[in-house]
Amino acid sequence: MTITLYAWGTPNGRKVSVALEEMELPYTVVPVNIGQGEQFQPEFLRISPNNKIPAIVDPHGPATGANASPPGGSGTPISVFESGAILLYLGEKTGKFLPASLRERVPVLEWLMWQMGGFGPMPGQVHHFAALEAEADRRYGLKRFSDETHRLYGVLDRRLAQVEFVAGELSVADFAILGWAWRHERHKVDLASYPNVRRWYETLFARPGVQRGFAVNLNGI
Ligand SMILES: N[C@@H](CCC(=O)N[C@@H](CS)C(=O)NCC(=O)O)C(=O)O
Repeated sequence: MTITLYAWGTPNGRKVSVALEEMELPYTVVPVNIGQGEQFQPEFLRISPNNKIPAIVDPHGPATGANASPPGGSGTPISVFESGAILLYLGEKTGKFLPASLRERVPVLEWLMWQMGGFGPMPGQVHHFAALEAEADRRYGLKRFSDETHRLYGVLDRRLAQVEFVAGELSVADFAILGWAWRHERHKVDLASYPNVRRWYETLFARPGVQRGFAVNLNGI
């Protein structure tokens, strides 16, 4: 049995399909059509109580109790929701894209939390306000969240002027950020304005694992 990925073809879903491909973990996709309300089905809420994709079920989770197996273990099944938690779980399980040393892990945690707290929620609001039809409804929110989104791209660009990947070595934090940078056109960001982000973006998209992660059908249609 392989990991089951419950997802839809959105930035948060793509973060996990990219990580699974890059880690060479076999998995099966169960599409959760969030446009049709499938995220509210009781079976899905049992593994993802916040009614959002993505979530995973790993049939070979860590063992329970005092004799817990090593992280990669073959213990009892486990479910994980929240994309950041999923990325950390998979990194811990495989020992890939998540450094063992605490000093090297800190920047991964910093940039992963940066993505989860800002570089996702803010461009997501741009997507929302940009889609509103009435100019009066759109104006305030679009400016507020566009300004913040551009500020975040500036932060990322300055970071990537110093390092090849956000935490130095390629890590799950890059996969998390890429899921949202992939939607830059939708949140009205021109990567030409952020040359270091563009260099990083093109480097990542040249990777076969990243390409597979974005190509896999998460919508089942
Ligand atoms: N913090 C969550 C956010 C997940 C999220 O916003 N998922 C969206 C799709 S990208 C969703 O499932 N929306 C359905 C809903 O809100 O009902 C994570 O990173 O996993």
